[in-house]
Amino acid sequence: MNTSILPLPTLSEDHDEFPRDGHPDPAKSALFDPGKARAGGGGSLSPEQIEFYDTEGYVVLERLLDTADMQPFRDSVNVRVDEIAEELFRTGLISDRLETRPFETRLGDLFAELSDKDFLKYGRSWRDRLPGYFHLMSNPKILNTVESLIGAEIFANPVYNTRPKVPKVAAGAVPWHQDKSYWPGANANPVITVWVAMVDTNLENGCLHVWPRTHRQEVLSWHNEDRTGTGFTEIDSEHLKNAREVPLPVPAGSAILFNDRCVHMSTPNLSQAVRWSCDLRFQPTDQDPMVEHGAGFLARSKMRPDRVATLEDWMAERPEHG
Ligand SMILES: O=C(O)CCC(=O)C(=O)O
Repeated sequence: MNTSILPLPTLSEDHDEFPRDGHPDPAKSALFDPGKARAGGGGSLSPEQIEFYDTEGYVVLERLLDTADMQPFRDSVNVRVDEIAEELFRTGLISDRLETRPFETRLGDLFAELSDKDFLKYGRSWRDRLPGYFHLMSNPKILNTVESLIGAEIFANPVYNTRPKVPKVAAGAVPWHQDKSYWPGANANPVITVWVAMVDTNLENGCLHVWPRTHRQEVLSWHNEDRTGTGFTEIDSEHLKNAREVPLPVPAGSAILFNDRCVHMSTPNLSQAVRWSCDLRFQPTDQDPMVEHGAGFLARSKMRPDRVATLEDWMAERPEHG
């Protein structure tokens, strides 16, 4: 990448002015309820939202995306689900492709009589190069939220996950972790996750939970868990004694922003439907592009708008246009 012409504003890694006792400042909380927040102006964050994010380590933007914004994602998911149904049918694992089942339940229904192992053959999360995922990562409302935090030179990190959290599959529940444990050596800061609910998420279907005010600390020691068959990174238990768990149930289209040190997890899906979500990551353009995780792309640039990657660039794994 050669897009960073000027030094760009970044959030300081060493900045540590906030208490870590896990208790939100009641005065600030009274002024601003993150569960009710909506991003204004097509996604741009208000000063209160930015302050909440800086202090608590996350911010919830209810219904950031509308149905039209989410449709390309759903179309691409449906392509993948069709392929999976076809393969299950061809190999004799199912006798019906369930083509008429709704988006919310079809994948779960396809695997209802199959094992976790059958499901995990397709991955606990998906990172296919399908157009809907590019359109989501390039959605102006999402980029506006990120621009509010890091400025207008934005690189879409190669790590994004479409999560088909299927009922009762153990790998749906994600243990307490910091995303940075997946790239401990990467010299990128901040990496901002934009976690997008593609259906309503709640306690029953395993919504996201965060531990507030954990976002400015070192990477805590962790291990790879051995319960789900996928080796999620999991923070060692000695760090979790005083964990403060804040569940974040949100309606479809909502986004939850946090950085790669914010401790978070999700619970199992005990409902009958799939808890579809997609977690995206963004960072300033002058940071480590983490090529070992794949090819990210220049998602927005006020300095070099001509270099912003198109769908064709992304499909060809070119990080920039031209
Ligand atoms: O979606 C989930 O259940 C977990 C998400 C997560 O761990 C992440 O986005 O890093």
